[in-house]
This record gives sequence, C-alpha cells and structure tokens, in this order.
Amino acid sequence: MDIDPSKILVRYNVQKEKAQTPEEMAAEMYPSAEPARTIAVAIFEGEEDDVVEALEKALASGADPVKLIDDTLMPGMDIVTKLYDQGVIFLPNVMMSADAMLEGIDLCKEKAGTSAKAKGKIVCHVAEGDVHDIGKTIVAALLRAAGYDVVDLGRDVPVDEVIAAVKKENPMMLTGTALMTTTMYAFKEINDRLLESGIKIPFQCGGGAVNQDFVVTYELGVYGEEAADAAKMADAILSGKGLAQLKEHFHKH
Ligand code: B12
Repeated sequence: MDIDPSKILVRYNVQKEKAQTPEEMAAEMYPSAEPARTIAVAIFEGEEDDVVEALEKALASGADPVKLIDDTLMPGMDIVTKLYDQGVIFLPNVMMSADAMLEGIDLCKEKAGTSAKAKGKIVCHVAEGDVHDIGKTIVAALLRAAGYDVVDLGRDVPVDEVIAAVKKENPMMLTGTALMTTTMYAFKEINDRLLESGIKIPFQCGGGAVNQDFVVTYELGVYGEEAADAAKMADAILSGKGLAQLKEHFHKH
C-alpha cells in the first residue's frame, strides 16, 4: 500500500505547527507606530540605554512625558507580561525588562516636573512582602505630573512604616499596590490600624492581584483599576467628594 507521509503529518498536526522563538512572538505584538515600536523592542530586550535614547529623542521633538509613559512604556511592558504569563520568557528576562521600563519612567517623571504649588500630599506604597513596583511607580509619576506632592515609600513596605508615614505626613489620600494574592492582605491591616488611630483618609488600592471585590471588604478602601485613576480620585477628593461618593464613582455596580 502507498502511504503519503504528508497526510500523516497533517493528521498529527506536525506539519502545521512551526515553533516560534520568543523574539518572533514579541515581534508580532510590537506596536507599529514610532517611537512606541523602538521602545517596546528595547524593553523586551532589556536595553535600558536604547529606551532612554528613544525617549530623549521623542522628548526633544516635543512629546509629552506623561503621554510617553502611557503610549510607549506601558505597551512595551504589556508584551513582556503576556509572554511571561504564557511561559515563553522567564524571570531573568522580566527583571531586565522591568529595569529598562523603570529607567524610562524615571526619565519621564523627571521631565514632567511638578507644578509650583502642590495640590495636596499623597503617600504611595507597595504592600509588605511584595517587590512589584512598576505599577506603583507609574501611579506616583502620574500623580506628580498632575501636581500632587507624592511621598513614595517604595516597595515591600512594612505596615508599621505605612502607618508611621501617614501619621507624619498627614496626606489627603494613601495608595497601595499589590501584585500577589499573598501580600494584598496587608491593606486590611493598614485599614484597621488607621481606623484605630481615628484616621479616615481614602485608601486607593490597585495592582494585578487586587480587585474591587477584595477592596470593598475594608472600610477605607477604594479600588483603582488604572494608574490614571489615582490622579482622578485625588481631584475628586479636592472637589469635596467623601469616601462614600468616591466608592460610588470609582466602583462598578
Ligand atoms: C514584572 C514581574 C516581576 C518582576 C518585578 C519587577 C518590578 N520592579 O516590579 C520580578 C522579576 C522582580 C518579579 C518577581 C516575582 N514575581 Co512577578 N511578575 C511580574 C509580571 C510579569 C508583570 C507585573 C507588572 O509589572 N505588570 C505591569 C504593571 C504596570 O502592572 P500593575 O503593577 O498591575 O499596575 C497597573 C494597574 O494594576 C494599576 N495599578 C497598580 N497599582 C495601583 C495603585 C492604584 C492606587 C491605582 C489607582 C492603580 C494601580 O496601574 C498599572 C497600570 O495601569 C507579573 C505577571 C502579571 N500578569 O502581572 C508577575 C507576577 C505578579 N509575579 C508573580 C510572582 C509569583 C513573582 C515571584 C514570587 C517569583 C519568584 N518565584 O521569585 C517574585 C516576587 C518576589 C516578591 N516577594 O515580590 C506572580 C504573582 C502570583 C500571585 N497572584 O500571587 C505573577 C502574577 C506571575 C504569575 N502569573 O505567576 N516579578
């Protein structure tokens, strides 16, 4: 009997599957517009100098530093996140990309500056035990760009340190970021400790692990989905909105 091998290969789906390298998979996701494309490639490759060079070029030709965060750095990191979630790339790659992304945010933050007189003070932090600080860094940069004085406590911040900072700085609002389901419970503890001390400031929480269902379980919590929601909420507080109105406005019903 004559056997056509190509039929067998098709049947077992061997012929059709062409293995792709991580670089090829990333290339399919790069944005087409410049400088977003060059920056996304540089973030994926963890080339900090190339990220900074492309950003400096864009800034020199008049690009807005805050828009550069949203339109170029975030899409770049999105690709890294997707490929990591799919198991295509691994932690060392992600660390190099994260560093390149943070270098870019630092530059944009520096260029955005702040207005002469701050609109109010905000304390930002990443939950105790959690080192994922890219989201928090974006939140802090956007708040500064919107004219707020930001006290950035950094990442893996012990609950005691958050409480001490709030007592010292007397901010209009506190933000928390958590990327891990194990670390986000620190937010409840912070909520309880603030209430025990009679402090009732809005506590906006976000980050990959956090969702609205979790945040509504503690009194001061307001969920923030996007980094840009932090400045929106601060503006809403300045316009006189109280905790209940903030939840009404920022939560999905
Ligand atoms: C980058 C990354 C890292 C980097 C972090 C570098 C850095 N400086 O941040 C490195 C390589 C160091 C790392 C380490 C680890 N990671 Co990691 N990491 C990631 C990854 C791929 C992307 C996260 C990220 O930066 N996203 C981009 C940013 C922009 O998103 P974001 O922080 O969520 O912020 C956005 C919004 O949420 C919002 N936002 C954030 N905060 C706030 C706050 C407010 C107020 C508002 C309004 C909005 C807001 O704004 C941002 C943009 O709009 C995720 C995968 C994923 N799907 O998320 C895993 C992930 C978070 N990591 C994970 C794990 C397990 C780890 C490690 C434990 C791995 C290990 N075995 O060592 C360690 C953690 C060590 C520790 N103690 O923290 C898990 C967590 C699982 C879980 N649910 O608990 C994830 C989900 C991967 C996975 N699928 O398993 N990681």
